[in-house]
Amino acid sequence: MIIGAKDFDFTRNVYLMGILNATPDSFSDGGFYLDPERALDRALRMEEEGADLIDVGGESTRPGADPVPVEEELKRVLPVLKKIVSRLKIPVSIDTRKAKVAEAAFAAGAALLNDVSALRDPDMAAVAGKSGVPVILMHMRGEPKTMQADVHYDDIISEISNTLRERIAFAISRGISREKILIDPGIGFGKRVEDNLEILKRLSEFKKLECPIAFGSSRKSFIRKVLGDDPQQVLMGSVMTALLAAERGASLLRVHDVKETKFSLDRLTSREGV
Ligand code: HH2
Repeated sequence: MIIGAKDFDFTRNVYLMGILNATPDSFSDGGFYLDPERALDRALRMEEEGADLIDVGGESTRPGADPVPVEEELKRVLPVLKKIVSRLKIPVSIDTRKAKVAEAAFAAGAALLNDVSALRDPDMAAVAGKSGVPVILMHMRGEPKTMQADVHYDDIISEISNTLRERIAFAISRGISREKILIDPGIGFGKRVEDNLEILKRLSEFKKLECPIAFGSSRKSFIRKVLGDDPQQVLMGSVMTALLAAERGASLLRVHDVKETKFSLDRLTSREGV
């Protein structure tokens, strides 16, 4: 799959997507990278540490977060994108649910759409299809504001698979080719601790959907709930879950701690070329 100027062979390799949150309220790095200069330093650092992509987002989607108006989201991400795209050798993705933000981001050089709502905005599929960029379709039940209320699944893997299968078909019906689609089970999005652990354990079952699997557990609250709040424990849990996901079929890992994840992947997994 071509992303920007780079060819990603998701059948053989595991790639790292470094997280850059241009938000005032993200869980672990809120407020810091709204400043384009700081964002550039962080992006260059992650590139140097081995990131294959940088994921820029301007709306926190943590449980309970308020939605962000489109103008505000644009004000957060565009200066950052404009600053970093030309300075990086690796491609940049835009993490957004809004077609207007995606469109402006593609014009500013973003080369991948990471949509946690899997094309719910009625204009998103057309915008993505027209731009020709690959897309990540993530599973999320409900909205960030309310998604942790009343969570219950009868068979979580089938339910996520069915939704993702339906979203893949929808994307294809709107002109996005299958070769440009990645899927993501959406760790922490409308899921309890036991649901996240079940997804991790049975991640390989999503291979049936025949799209590369993206996975994001980095610093998420289920890790804190299982291992405790100590930053060392959170780092350890983030790296361990990333490694387990890679062994079970994930090809793209969305992480904050690029250096530590890369170090462990290089030494501990059996996948080639990592
Ligand atoms: N998780 C978050 C945001 N975007 N995209 C994909 N594909 N997969 C994920 O699991 C995912 C995502 C939430 O994490 P984070 O960016 O750390 O926090 P916040 O939502 O507060 O910005």
